[in-house]
Amino acid sequence: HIELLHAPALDMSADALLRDLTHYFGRTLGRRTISKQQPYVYQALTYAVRDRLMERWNRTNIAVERADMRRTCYMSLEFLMGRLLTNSLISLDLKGPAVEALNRLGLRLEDVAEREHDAGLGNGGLGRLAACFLDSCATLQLPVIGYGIRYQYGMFHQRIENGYQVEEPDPWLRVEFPWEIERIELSQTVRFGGHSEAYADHEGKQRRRWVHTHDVLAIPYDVPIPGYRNDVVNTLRLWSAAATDEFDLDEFNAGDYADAVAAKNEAENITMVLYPNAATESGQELRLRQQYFLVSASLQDIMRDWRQRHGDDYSGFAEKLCVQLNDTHPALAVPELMRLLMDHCYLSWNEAWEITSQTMAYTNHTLLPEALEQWPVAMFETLLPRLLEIIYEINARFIQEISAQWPGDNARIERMSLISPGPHKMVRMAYLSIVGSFSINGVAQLHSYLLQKGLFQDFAELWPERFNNKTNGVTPRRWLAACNPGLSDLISSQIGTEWTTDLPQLAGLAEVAEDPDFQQRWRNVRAENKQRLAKLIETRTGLTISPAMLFDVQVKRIHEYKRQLLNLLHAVYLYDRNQRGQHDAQLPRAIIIGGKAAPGYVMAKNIIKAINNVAKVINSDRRLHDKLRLIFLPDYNVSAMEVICTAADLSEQISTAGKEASGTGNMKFMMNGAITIGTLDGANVEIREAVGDENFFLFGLTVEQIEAQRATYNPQEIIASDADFARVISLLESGHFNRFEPGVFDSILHAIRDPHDPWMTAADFRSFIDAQERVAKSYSQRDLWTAMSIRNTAASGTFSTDRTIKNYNDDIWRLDTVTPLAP
Ligand code: DL6
Repeated sequence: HIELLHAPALDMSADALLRDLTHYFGRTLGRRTISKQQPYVYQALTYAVRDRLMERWNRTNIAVERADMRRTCYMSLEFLMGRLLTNSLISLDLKGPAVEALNRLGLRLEDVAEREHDAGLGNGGLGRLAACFLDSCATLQLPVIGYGIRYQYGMFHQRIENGYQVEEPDPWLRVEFPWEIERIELSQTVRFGGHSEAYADHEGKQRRRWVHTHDVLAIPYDVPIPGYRNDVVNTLRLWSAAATDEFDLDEFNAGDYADAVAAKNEAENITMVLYPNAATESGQELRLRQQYFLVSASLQDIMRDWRQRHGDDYSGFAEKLCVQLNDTHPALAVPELMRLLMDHCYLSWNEAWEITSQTMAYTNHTLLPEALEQWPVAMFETLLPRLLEIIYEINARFIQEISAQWPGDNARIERMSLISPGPHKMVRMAYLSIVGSFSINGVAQLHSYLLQKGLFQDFAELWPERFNNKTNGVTPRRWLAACNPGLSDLISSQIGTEWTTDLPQLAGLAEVAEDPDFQQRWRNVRAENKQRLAKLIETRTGLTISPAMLFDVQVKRIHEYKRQLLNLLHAVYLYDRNQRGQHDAQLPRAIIIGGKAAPGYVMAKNIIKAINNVAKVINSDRRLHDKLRLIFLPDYNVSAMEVICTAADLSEQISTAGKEASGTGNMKFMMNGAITIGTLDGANVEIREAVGDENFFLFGLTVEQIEAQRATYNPQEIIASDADFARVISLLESGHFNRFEPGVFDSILHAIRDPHDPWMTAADFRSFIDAQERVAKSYSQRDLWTAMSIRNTAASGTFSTDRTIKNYNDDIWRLDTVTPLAP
């Protein structure tokens, strides 16, 4: 091999950037005239930036390869990257030159950056966490590669029509995605179907092979992931499916057009669209295909790379490699690595198991039992027969281990088996992940504790040493430095700039939390941010809100456990008070709710409709204009959050205790100076500990109280004994918000009144209202609120993914840092 590297390195000045931009605009894209509506200046600038990433990318890869460094592969069905331009500019320290270069063309960077489509390859927290992790890994100089799927259609776009959610496809690849590099030479073949058979190899050894399969081509597209000003550029490798043969020309010539392209379409369907997850949505074959496609292509890629450097010696495999499974979605990595090591590398079961179980590490992201993936054994039989054999064998050996430790405890065996009992046998993917991994972690202290005491109790008893916690975080580069330039500058003027890579330094702001001058500057920045959000809201909904109002924000996926309903009940309560002339003690408030419901999640969609109906009545009451607004912001996504989190005063984190694994929106809000109103759930617990009870609005039952009260929970009684609550419910029942749409509130009212309501919304109503009254009182004391806001940012240092990733690296990955080759 000859390494062809450019030297000297590219010039990072505004002049050079403008020259390259002009070159790409005219010569590569073939454009002459600049228009604000078109994406071409964005594209040309991206090419110029990409060139500068590319040379660092090569130098990073060479350094990792030459030192044969231990690596981590972060395997995830979702990477919710959002836009990449501003972040790349900040990482490369190119923002200033880019602003200048564009200014000379009469353009503003903000406008050009707006032309980029969000890469929406994820549903919510889990996918966005993966994206933040990649940023922190590169910034910490850790050799980590992300493996994911290049969906042709990402997260759907949400439109609101007559209050209902309407989903529209997200054809984000229709305009070229200039950040990716196709690497056709690294394509892999992934098998499906066929059957498994025994055969004797040339030495007469009995082996198994998977034959008569339907094969699909996996083509990788690499996206560069820059570290913050350290010349490291890591890789996100996204797989796209293609047919192994283009199409059957004979069939086509014979006029059978549909059949001729059927195989091609079937193959390409695998990576066509991201599954919009719903805890309650049952599995589909295509989803299992996606999971296996990712896992098999990635592991084959890893093996190819291994063989290049180590030949057929797999003894050091687990020392050089760690695979972090992002939830159970890539759990098939366990049996697939076994298959590759046994069927392709001819290792024995024991050798292969030793390697596999020392390579895999599993992160759990949910406490909802119904969200734990299970796949029908019958589906494995037809789709992945060889993997099923291996899963059965893993299970048989595992059951032997349990029996040895707890002889005769058949109930335990049934509880822990990788295959669920009953007529429709299922493979329990979480258990497969646990059995095949050396580390199992939750994503917040409370969550990790509850996993060990509840969902995974049997396993924690068997292997306590495997369980650990890694509290989530968010990257401060995107979620403060890039999205909130005003606040970033103010912070840096006070404590210097090192907080961008050492977030605990924000603690220095606590000293000036009560300084009148600093407070005023803090308020000025926030006022500007609120103006920006108000503008976004006006553009998307036509509604105007005054930045003087308290911005009370809840944005996240719509789910019953997150309790957008509780928020709605509060809005109706405020409305009712106003109607009855009790606006004296109230403060002007804009309640802003945003989020998508999974298309198949009927109840979540009903909640959206209910919010919109109530909003319509509130917002059309002229007397309320400056007092109360309820806004449903359509199409909530990463870019919207970059505006929203800088402008929120109050962050709603109001899930039923014990249901939200961690939350990460809560951290983005806190970092940008919002104050949390929340239950003791997920990472809220740690947020409150960090900032102190006096800077957090706590309400609601604890996990223990929820469980204790569940058996006797009587929402009817709670409603009847609380005059305010009773009025809210009767307003919702009265048809006041659905005059011409009878029945649209029925399912919601039924859920609130249901004694078996798993989310126990009514139980926390009074406590929530009281906490909201404390919010109103505090907000009306301007200086007090500002101090609380500053203290929240000051205490957010621990919620950086830099800390999270350090934790992963210290306890699980054990990677050394890479220094890219000098230019
Ligand atoms: O760990 C990232 C994120 C957490 O912050 C959320 O609390 C959690 O709900 C989410 N989990 C999932 C998994 N699927 N389900 N349900 O999205 O992970």
